[in-house]
Amino acid sequence: MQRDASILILGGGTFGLSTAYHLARAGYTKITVVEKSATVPPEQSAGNDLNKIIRAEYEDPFYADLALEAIEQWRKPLFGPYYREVGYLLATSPAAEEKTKATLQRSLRSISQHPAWESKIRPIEKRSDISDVAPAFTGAMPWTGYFNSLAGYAHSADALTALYSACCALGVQIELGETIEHLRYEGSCCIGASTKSGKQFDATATIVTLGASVSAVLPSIAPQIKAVGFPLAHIQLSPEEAKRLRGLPVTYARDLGFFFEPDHRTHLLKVCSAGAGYTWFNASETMSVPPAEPEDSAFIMDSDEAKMRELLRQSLPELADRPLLDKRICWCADSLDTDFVIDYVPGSEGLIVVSGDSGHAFKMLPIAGQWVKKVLEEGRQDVPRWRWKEVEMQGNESVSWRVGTRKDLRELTQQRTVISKL
Ligand code: FSA
Repeated sequence: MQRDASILILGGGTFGLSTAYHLARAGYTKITVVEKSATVPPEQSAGNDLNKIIRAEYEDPFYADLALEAIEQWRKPLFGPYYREVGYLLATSPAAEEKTKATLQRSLRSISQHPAWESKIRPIEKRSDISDVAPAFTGAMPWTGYFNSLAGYAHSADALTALYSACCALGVQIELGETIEHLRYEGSCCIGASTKSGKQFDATATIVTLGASVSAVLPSIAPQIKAVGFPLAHIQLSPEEAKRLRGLPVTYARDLGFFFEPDHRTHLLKVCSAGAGYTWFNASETMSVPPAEPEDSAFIMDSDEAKMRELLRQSLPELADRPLLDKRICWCADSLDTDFVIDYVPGSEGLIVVSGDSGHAFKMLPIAGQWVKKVLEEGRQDVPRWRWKEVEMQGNESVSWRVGTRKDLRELTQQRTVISKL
């Protein structure tokens, strides 16, 4: 690929900005990112969040090694200010299903033999083991698991903002407030995209990084990628409460949910419930994309709220009955097997898709763009697991690290509306 080839990136979220950054650093001079949101981080980007877990234990060593590489970058100047290596307390409550306990054990095994984690892991077998690593907890926490000090979290929205600034400084053009209407073709060659406002962008290579909304612009990917949403909420702490919880590890009871150290600036504590997430299928059930109306993502189900409160009751009971603020669904792009999809789109030239974040890609922000650059330059994806897959996702695949069954939030919302009208 010539360094002055025009490269169009559709979407300015995690994959889009990482791609723009790595291409610009490699000397590409004509990069344009088109983003629907008028602001960065994009409103609908999954990365536009207070924080995201940064951890490298995976059941699969392939991802563990990549995540370790990413963590190295999270410690360096561009990303360092947004990374807090507070550790990761991973556990199950006594009520957890066997499947959940087994996942945790596999996760532990994946790191306990690895030299990177030498002296970084402590077993959690009794309550005092928790006090040893995190004295601020006040709850009974009858949990078992482990504490991993080589992990933490990133201020994800702030990290995206920093990467955006870095892209601008490298000469990347960013067009905000432009919604992609469709891809443009000459025969089978993708030559760019046009937007709803009528703008046309020409490109030698077009890279689609549209997160959970990808199927709306690239419908052929719908069988293998589904928008799946995960519930979250915040609790407002006072400055004193936030100070007391300073340094709290990311705490994940696999069967209940997880939460983070309160944000240093706003003193908000983010809490998420564990679960298999929700789809939002269209009426003809051909694709799951996030709902068009913002209010449909601005609530959480009572069952998820109950899990969040139970998680807090067991760990920080003084917070368990507090108001839950900013309740919302964070939409991710799930692939069948939670592998990313980074590949040329079959049947068309000049068109690459980067998708399948599956709720675990944010940690890769510092390095993901390198993988896209490689595909762009080599003309093919040589990592089989990241190839485009002609498989039909059935809608309820069992992902080992998730608990429960996935439901369709549009259906549940319709039922809620009917019940509230009765
Ligand atoms: O990389 C990570 O540890 C992200 S886990 C957070 C989470 O909510 C998952 O637990 C969930 O299953 C989904 O993948 C979204 O992300």
